[in-house]
Formats: sequence, structure tokens, C-alpha cells
Amino acid sequence: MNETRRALLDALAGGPTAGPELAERLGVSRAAVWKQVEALREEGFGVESGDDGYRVTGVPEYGAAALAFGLDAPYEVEFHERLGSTNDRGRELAAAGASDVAVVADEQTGSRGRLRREWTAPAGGLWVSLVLRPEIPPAHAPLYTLAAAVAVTRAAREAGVDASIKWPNDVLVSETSENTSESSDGVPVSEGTSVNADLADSDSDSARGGRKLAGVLTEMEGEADRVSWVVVGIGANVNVDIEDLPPGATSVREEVGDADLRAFCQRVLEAFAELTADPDSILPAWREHAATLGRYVRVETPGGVVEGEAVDVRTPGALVVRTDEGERIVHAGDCEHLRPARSEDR
Ligand code: BT5
Repeated sequence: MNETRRALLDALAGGPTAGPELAERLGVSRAAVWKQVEALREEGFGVESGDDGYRVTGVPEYGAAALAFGLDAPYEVEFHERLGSTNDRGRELAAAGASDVAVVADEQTGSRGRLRREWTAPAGGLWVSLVLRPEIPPAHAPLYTLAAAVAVTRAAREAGVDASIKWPNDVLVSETSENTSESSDGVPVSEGTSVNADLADSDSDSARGGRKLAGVLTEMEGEADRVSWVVVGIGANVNVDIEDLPPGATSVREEVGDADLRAFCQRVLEAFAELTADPDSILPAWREHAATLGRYVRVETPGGVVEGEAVDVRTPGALVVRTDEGERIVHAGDCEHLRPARSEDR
């Protein structure tokens, strides 16, 4: 989207604006404003011109302009009806030097989870990858994964879904029964290009116990002291039938009925931008939205199994487990929720 279009959308999002004022704010002629307004109408916006200027009366359901309209986050939106993988496109953009771009697709035909697992992404879900160039050391990149999980969980809760995070980054809707188990991979730090892939190829995933609503795949390229780029891929089942998803998955549609996908996407982008603008806020927010803390967990790590009560999470996303032999810090692993910790055990 060109800068004039974005500036026009930003101006109109603030309320009715007169043509001459728009021309001045956009630094273009009034005729050019009119042309841009016509282009918005062609994209499905309702724009009326009245005494107080141009006023938006309707926004298309989804698309680049719809997502940019009223978005309170510093990302340019690149939208595709259908794409292989938004992460692949994000990596391409990153390699070409782009930053602060949100690649969104309505449907993905070759999307990936961790360890190159298949990710199912039919139309109606939120499939987005953020291309970023933060000034952080590679070891801190997992914080971005945690921030993404928090952002999706917030948006899901706002949509009425009782979502929470299982360490490190699966967003689940838990079963009412407590004695169930789930598993997932952990967050290895900065090896290769995949920040949160690796370890045991357990495909049992989070299906048991909690139904998986969303997942995050963060990839990066970096040098010893600084990342070059990070691509944070977020997949959330929003307006999707569970029959079109793998077993063990759930969707916003399944839990509470359809949500406004455009608003859902905007909320995720806004929450993510807010969290990463203040990195110190990420871990406290993660703790607040996590289902893992206060539970007995079993984590399969590269160094063996760690079992005990998950008591905290530490920078850049390590899990602190209280075991019979004392506290263990787990950076990566396959985590199962065993049961809630009883208060007398603490
Ligand atoms: C993840 O992997 O949870 C990360 C998923 C990231 C997907 C996004 S979509 C936008 C961006 N573009 C991409 O190409 N990817 C990212 P993992 O923890 O490895 O979980 C993968 C497993 O989840 C699969 O093996 C399935 O069992 C299950 N699965 C696949 N599709 C699912 C879905 N839509 N909902 C819930 N579970 C799913």
C-alpha cells in the first residue's frame, strides 16, 4: 500500500475530514484525494462526502486496506487471498531488507508449524507473519514468541474464548477436566534459523487435554550479538470449522461463534506492538495468561526428563521447575501438564 493511501486511511479513521484538509495532510492535490477516495470505494469501503467532509460509512471485511484502517500498530499490511506460507513470504521480505511488515493471508496452502510440521490454514483463520528487525541479541528472540502467544490469547479472550498459554507458546482452550495431559516443544535459543523449533518430534502436540486454538512459529537470522531479522508467524483458528482442522484443534467459531476477523487481527497486531515496545512487560503478561504455572509438569529436555511444579518463567522464556532435587531451569523441551499443584505442595 502506498504512503498516501495509508495516510488517507489514518486520517479518515480519526473521523470525517474535509477534502482540503486531507489534501494538505497528505501533501497532494484535491483531485488526487478524490482519486484515492474512489480507489477506496472500489476496494469496498463506504465513503460519503457531506458537510463535514469525507466520512467512512463501511469497511470491507478483510484485506490490506481494511486491516490498515484504524490500526494502532506500526506495521504495513501486505495481504494475500491465498499464499503458500506467510512465514516464507516474510522471510523473503526480510532478506530483501523489509521491516515492520505484517504479511496476512486469508488462506495458506503450504504453511508450517515447528519442525516443518504441517499447519492447516483454511480461509477464515488468522494467518499472519510479522517481519521485524529489532535491536536485540539472538538469545532474546524467544521473547517475541512469548509476546505473540500473549497477543493471541488476549484477542481470543476479548472474543469470549477462555484461552490460555501452555509453555512456551501454544494457545489452548482447556478441557474442564483437570487430569489430562498435553505436550509441545520448547523454545531453543537461536540455533539455525528456527527460534522455537527443534527437539523431540513429538506430534502428539497439545491435542490432549487442551484443544489447540493457535500456534506461533518464530524464525530469525542473526549474528553473534544482534538479530538481522525476525519473522514471527502466528496462526489462530478464528472463523474455521473444526472439521477442517486436525484432531485436537479448536476454533473461535467452535467455542463461541464467529468473530470479526479484521478486528481480531488488528487486536493481535496492536497487542504485539505494545508488548514488544516494552520488552520488560512481556514476561509479566505471559505469566498472567499462562496455564502452565502452578501445575505439575513433565518436560522432556535434551538433557533428560524434568518433572515437578512449574513455578515461573524467566528471560528469555525459560521455565523454572521445582523438582525433588531443587529448582531446574528449562530452556527448551516437550512440556506436558500433569495436574494442578495442590496448595499444600507449594
Ligand atoms: C505451531 O507449530 O504451533 C506453529 C504454527 C504456526 C503457524 C503460522 S500460520 C502463519 C505462519 N505461516 C506459517 O507457515 N506458519 C505460521 P507446532 O507446535 O509444531 O504445531 C504443529 C502441529 O499442530 C501439527 O503437527 C498438527 O498436529 C497441529 N496443527 C496443524 N494445524 C493446526 C491448526 N490449524 N490448529 C491447531 N493445530 C494444528
